[in-house]
Amino acid sequence: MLNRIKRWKNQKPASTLRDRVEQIKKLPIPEHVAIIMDGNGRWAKKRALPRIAGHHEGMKVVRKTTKLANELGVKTLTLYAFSTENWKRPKNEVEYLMKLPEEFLGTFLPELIEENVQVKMMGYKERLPVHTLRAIQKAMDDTKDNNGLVLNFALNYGSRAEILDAVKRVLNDCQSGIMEIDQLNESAFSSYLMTSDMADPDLLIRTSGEIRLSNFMLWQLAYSEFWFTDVLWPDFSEEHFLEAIEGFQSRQRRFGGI
Ligand code: V07
Repeated sequence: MLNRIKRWKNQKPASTLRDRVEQIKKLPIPEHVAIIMDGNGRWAKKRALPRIAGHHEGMKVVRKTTKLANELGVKTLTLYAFSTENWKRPKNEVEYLMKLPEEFLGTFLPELIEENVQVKMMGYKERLPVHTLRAIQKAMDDTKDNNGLVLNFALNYGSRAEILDAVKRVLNDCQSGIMEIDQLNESAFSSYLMTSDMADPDLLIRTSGEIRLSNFMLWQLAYSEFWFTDVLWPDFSEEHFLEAIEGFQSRQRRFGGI
């Protein structure tokens, strides 16, 4: 009824999520979307809740975003869940965060399997509690043959450390004769990074109004489109995700040609 009034008033009717998804699917979809899920603490503060309440709410948004990305035909979704800097947070918050992978997978792994999603992790396993690693390893094992969306969690990840490690391994391989210095090019170097088996992100989304990369995928984001929004991660809805994809598509249309 509201849509009929809007048509009568010459306003664009609000299309349903389904309609919008169908429209979006007619245009090129970013193969790899990376997201910095920022603003969980601020979301909680606004409601006079503890920060961990924001993280918990953010987890539900991970689930919804994964489902929609898979429906759109996105091949890889990389989510920055925990940075190497995040260890500086209060001990109780870090402990809570380290329980979230288990809670997330305990709740959603059956659905992810049902939806043919493959779970992966990128980051340093050192310092991560065994209970966390065990839950993630099980999810990776249980989904290793799935060929739908790759859901790649960046956990205890830092991009400069990743690049330095890659440099060290390149030097080792040169020293031991596995590789010639002249063979080192951008594509060869990429194969030493944690993302060796995936394409670079086509689209980076960062929520919560911060306009920086915060040591996230510095090498891999060299040619990506950036989408910054003031929306806090727990408020980031399906509509907001579609808006980012539509933004990507309209930039592709404007600048994608020659
Ligand atoms: C975390 C919820 C989302 C907002 C950002 C910070 C808090 C899902 C995971 C997760 C990680 C690995 C995995 C399955 C799920 C997660 C952390 C924090 C540390 F295999 N959400 N989420 N991990 N937040």
